[in-house]
Amino acid sequence: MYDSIDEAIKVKFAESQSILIVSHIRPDGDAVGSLLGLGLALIHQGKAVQMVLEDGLPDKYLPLSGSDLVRRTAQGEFDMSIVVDCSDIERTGSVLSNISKPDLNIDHHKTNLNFAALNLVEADSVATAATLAEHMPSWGLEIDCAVASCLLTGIIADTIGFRTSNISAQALRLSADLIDKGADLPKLYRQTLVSRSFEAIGFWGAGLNRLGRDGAIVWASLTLDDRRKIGYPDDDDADLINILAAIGDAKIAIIFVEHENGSVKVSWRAQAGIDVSGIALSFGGGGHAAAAGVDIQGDLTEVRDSVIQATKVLLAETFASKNNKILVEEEKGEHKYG
Ligand SMILES: [Mn+2]
Repeated sequence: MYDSIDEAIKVKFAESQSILIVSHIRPDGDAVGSLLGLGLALIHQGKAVQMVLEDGLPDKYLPLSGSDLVRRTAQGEFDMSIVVDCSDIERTGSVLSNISKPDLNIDHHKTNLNFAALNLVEADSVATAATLAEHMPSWGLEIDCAVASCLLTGIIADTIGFRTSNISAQALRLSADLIDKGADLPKLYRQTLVSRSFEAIGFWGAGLNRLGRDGAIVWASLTLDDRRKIGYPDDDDADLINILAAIGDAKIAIIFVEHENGSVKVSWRAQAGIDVSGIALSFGGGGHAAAAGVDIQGDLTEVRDSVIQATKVLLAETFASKNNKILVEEEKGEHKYG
């Protein structure tokens, strides 16, 4: 065996000529940036690379190099299959239906199931793109301006512009290195986070009309009817969750998005000190302490009520365990001094 996973990955790349890279359904900036960044670097090494996203590429990422190479299905055979930014294989959709065990899984989700032959999973990493930026040089892959722009897009997206609670000096150093390679931070920042369509802002308005709160939990819902009336083209929340998370005294923000297949996409955002990954997992989803999500089959109102109820229990338990901890520490203090 090899000394390190980096060595094993490097050897596997050297042995492989045709490489498939996939990421998750409803791809976000980290899925896209990781897929394109790794894919372009391998193409530059002369590999035949297929980059596949079952739901295709969101329009706002079209300006990235390599975006025209992304397909919705895989064609033919491969020497190597790679899954980026996915905690479980089901999140890739049906792209890998012929592959039971991918060769490599590169991810940063705490709930990752280590489903591949080689698993580079760094739960402390702010983005899969940050993990790639750190490891690609040790695999002999060059980070040029085009690759750096894709990777910085992934970091900007998953850290919501360097402001999630997991942001670290190391993530900023990696980002600075990508800027040194030529990535244009102001342009990528606006493209990834700021720029919106007229319809997206209208969609926010519809959701904000249903703004609700119960103590420190706030939520909003987006219906299929809102989408149709406003002409919002995608099936996501248009990042409305980030507006809810801006409410100063809210500990947890939740967004509910009704989908055509009879399911509701639920996303949680939590303040530091609260872990919503477990609650997402309990409903069959996954994610991080500060941001998690799941698709739940059912009626919007019923899903909303059961999720809010479960989230209230989580919040109560979180504060109960914190109070217990303080009590225990006080008791210890009494022993020490008493
Ligand atoms: Mn990610």
